[in-house]
Amino acid sequence: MSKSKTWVDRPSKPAFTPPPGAVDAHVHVFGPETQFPFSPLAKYHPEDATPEMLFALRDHLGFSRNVIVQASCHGVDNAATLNGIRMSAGKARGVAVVDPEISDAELARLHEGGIRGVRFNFLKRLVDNAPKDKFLDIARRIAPLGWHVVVYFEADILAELIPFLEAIPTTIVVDHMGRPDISQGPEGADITAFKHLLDTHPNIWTKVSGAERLSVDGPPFADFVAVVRPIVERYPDRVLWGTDWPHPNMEHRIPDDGTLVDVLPKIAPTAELQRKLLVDNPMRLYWPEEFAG
Ligand code: 0GY
Repeated sequence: MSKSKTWVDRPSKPAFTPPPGAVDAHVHVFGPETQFPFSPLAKYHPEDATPEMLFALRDHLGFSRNVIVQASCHGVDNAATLNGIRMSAGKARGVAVVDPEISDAELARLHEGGIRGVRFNFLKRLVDNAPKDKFLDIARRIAPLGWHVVVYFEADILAELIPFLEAIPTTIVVDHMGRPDISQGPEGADITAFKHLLDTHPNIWTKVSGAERLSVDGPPFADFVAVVRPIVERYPDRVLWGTDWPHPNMEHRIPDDGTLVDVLPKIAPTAELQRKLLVDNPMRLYWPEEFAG
């Protein structure tokens, strides 16, 4: 497998200034491979995307904090994610991917290291197995820690996933809105089914991220904005946003992170919506002890 590089080295400076304390709530770190080798089961082999690079990007884009999500290429070894959190000096927390056999002591160690959630990945191109029964065991075990569950799936399996989602006892965050087909438009079947899920399950939140993955038109992502702005307006207290740097698997459509940040005032057009999306909601989930809202 040849190494993939999926980010631009010098992203543009966004015109939009995120509010003070803004959290980029969906990023990854890769490696450094010499210290933190990739999983033998990894479906892609990226170049190193280190914590130092992540923090430089955070500062360049005008963000204050990050949520580092364990990427599938590191399997269930969260050492690279924990290293990124440690190096952030309190400015990052994380979401882990764990083995169903994980011990309570190891869960406690992850909590100590800044992990506040677990991710269940259902994308066949990223993982070999997505065992719902084992995921539910994990969800029940992390609930007492005050963690939440992050779920990544595509729109075609939403209906079959509903009983599984309903059995999860914690807050659930859906990555990239469950990847709706944006070309269907704001009233399309995929996003309508997703809105129904949010309407009927108040514990389900979503990341309104992924413009670069979901847009058919490309920058400045007008098709994405048309579908996603109504989501932010309808569920202002249950949305998160992240750049998704270093954009795994996007080698053929590498986004400019500055351009992605400039989508924010279009999907969250008021200062209040921006503050909820970028500060209050992620703080409530990842730094609840600091959140006084
Ligand atoms: C994302 C999306 C992707 C990859 C991963 O864990 C991962 O490898 O999440 C993807 O390829 O769609 O959100 O980072």
